[in-house]
Amino acid sequence: MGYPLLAAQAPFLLDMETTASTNSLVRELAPLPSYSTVITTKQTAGRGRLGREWLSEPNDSVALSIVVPFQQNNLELTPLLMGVAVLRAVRAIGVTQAELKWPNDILVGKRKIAGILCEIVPCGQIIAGVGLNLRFRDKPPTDQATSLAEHITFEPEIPDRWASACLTELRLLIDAGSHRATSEVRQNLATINRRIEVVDFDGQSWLGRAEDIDAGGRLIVSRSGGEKVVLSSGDVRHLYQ
Ligand code: BT5
Repeated sequence: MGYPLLAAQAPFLLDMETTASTNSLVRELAPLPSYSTVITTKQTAGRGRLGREWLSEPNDSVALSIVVPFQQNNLELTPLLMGVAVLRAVRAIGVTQAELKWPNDILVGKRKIAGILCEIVPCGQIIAGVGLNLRFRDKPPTDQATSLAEHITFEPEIPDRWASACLTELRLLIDAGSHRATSEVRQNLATINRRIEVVDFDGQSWLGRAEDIDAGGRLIVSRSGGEKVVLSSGDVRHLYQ
């Protein structure tokens, strides 16, 4: 799979035949010029948040990692900026019903089509990584997963169009500055104004309503009893009734 559109935009592009994790590879190579990019469709040890895994059979998903300059944005906001960038890129290739769920999932209906993992490296650069499901030739990695091929006709040039749109959109958001970017997140985050279930680190869950995000991308939730809670990380589920 070639990436001519992405190559025209990235200051440095590594198109790997295979690698364990594109985020880990960037970590090894850093520091790199801002917006340097690593991409592969054969990631063998993809990482999720909190020690979880991003699973994919070879060529069933595309893994992309972009180097983000630290000084222009804070680490907390970067996953959401990447979320908006990935959301716009997924919609631009035709999956118009895609939604962004706090803090880092792109959903189509109730299923996850893409996941985001942002990390900081000791030299101070941020790595914004995303995995996007293209199609499942055997079976989905989890029953909560969906892929592009379930929503649009999959064409070989789609990963290039999607990846270059991610890079363009991410740059635009970062260049807009954190005030404007936070408002873009607010407008694109499907979690806001929704009833949600929050799953704590100990596995306990509770119900509430997502009210807003703050300047650091934290989610402001009203618990059913009226108490306000500010979440800086964790997992939420959208409730549909
Ligand atoms: C994420 O974590 O969703 C972040 C995934 C980031 C992957 C990219 S690929 C490029 C870069 N390099 C890496 O090594 N990682 C990044 P989290 O929110 O913790 O969700 C992980 C959970 O999603 C798993 O525990 C599964 O339940 C589910 N999952 C795993 N693989 C999936 C897939 N292909 N599609 C949908 N859901 C998946």
